[in-house]
Amino acid sequence: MTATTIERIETRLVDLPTIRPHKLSVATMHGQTLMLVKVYCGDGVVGIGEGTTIAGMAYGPESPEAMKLAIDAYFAPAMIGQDPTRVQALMAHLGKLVKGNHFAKSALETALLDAQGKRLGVPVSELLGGRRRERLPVAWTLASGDTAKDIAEAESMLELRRHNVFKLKIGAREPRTDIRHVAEIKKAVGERAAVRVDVNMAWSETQAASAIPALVDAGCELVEQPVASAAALTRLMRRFPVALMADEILHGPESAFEIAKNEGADVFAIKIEQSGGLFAAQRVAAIADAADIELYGGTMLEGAFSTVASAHLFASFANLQWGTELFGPLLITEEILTEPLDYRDFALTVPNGPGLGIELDEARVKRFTRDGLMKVTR
Ligand code: MUC
Ligand code: MG
Repeated sequence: MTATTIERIETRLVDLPTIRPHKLSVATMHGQTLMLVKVYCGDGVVGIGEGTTIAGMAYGPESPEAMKLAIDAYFAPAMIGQDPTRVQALMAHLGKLVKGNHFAKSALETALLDAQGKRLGVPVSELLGGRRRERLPVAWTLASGDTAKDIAEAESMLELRRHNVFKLKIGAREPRTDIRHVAEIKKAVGERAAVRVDVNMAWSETQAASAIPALVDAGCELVEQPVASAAALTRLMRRFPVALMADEILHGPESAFEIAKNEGADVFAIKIEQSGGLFAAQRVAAIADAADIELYGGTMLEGAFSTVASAHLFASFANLQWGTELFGPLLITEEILTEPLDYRDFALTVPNGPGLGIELDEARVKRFTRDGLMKVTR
């Protein structure tokens, strides 16, 4: 392969509206900010990556602004002049220079893999060992905060044949109110759809212990991160005839190993950003497989670039028992790709072109690109 080096790295923040308010126990989102990074290489290849959080810093320690700053000030200077074709070696080098910053690392690794795939003429999934499936089942999150609206939304998704698995965001209200909400939605969709919940850590252990049996009675098949700590989730395990899923407590291979060792979850919601990149997420999946923990392809409600990077990875997993929730681009009002992703028949088709296999619509994205880093208004 011809030697090449990284010449330039560009970051930008893109503020996009959501199709409706998205209510989680930690915050209500009205928009989504994508941190897009472009890695320009000497051979003319450009890779694009994305870092996205949920409701700014309400969900985790990184923010789109902090990712941009970390890349501009620390990662980029260390990457200029380096060989972009040795993705794992370069990421290991960056890991020594910068602690934490999992989301920023995931964005950069995505861009390097996109570039390498384009350079070699193969999809990113091939760089990850090869895909085992072309299409990924995609769940939809009902999070309008209103039962009747959520039922109407579920009905329209079923009608469109876009989603038949629904994840309900609960935890902001009294457990009793939430249980009624879940039961009414499950009753409305019946056997036509599966219903799961994500509490986003809102419950205490005792609240979870009394609410979970009622959720089971309501027809809920999976409870995601009901409590905040790994210890409490472990204690809740095996007490109820329902699968318990770890999300926020999973931060890459080390935490995955700890949870697996303690038999602390039935299912892992794997996210490339929370894991610290695609290769780290691959290691999380390997730990889960070895421990007989089932897998679910999670999302940080990312835009198209991180969603498709996740899709390439999840397509290569040996096991993906619970499907995915890679619906992020559908929650945003604007299409940022020259060609939209293919969501139909309850699944997303993994793009087949070189790299991520998608193209940024520059003109459209320009309209939503933030001017400067700070946006302070009264
Ligand atoms: C989470 O906690 O799983 C995924 C879907 C959604 O609505 O929020 C995210 C984050
Ligand atoms: Mg979650």
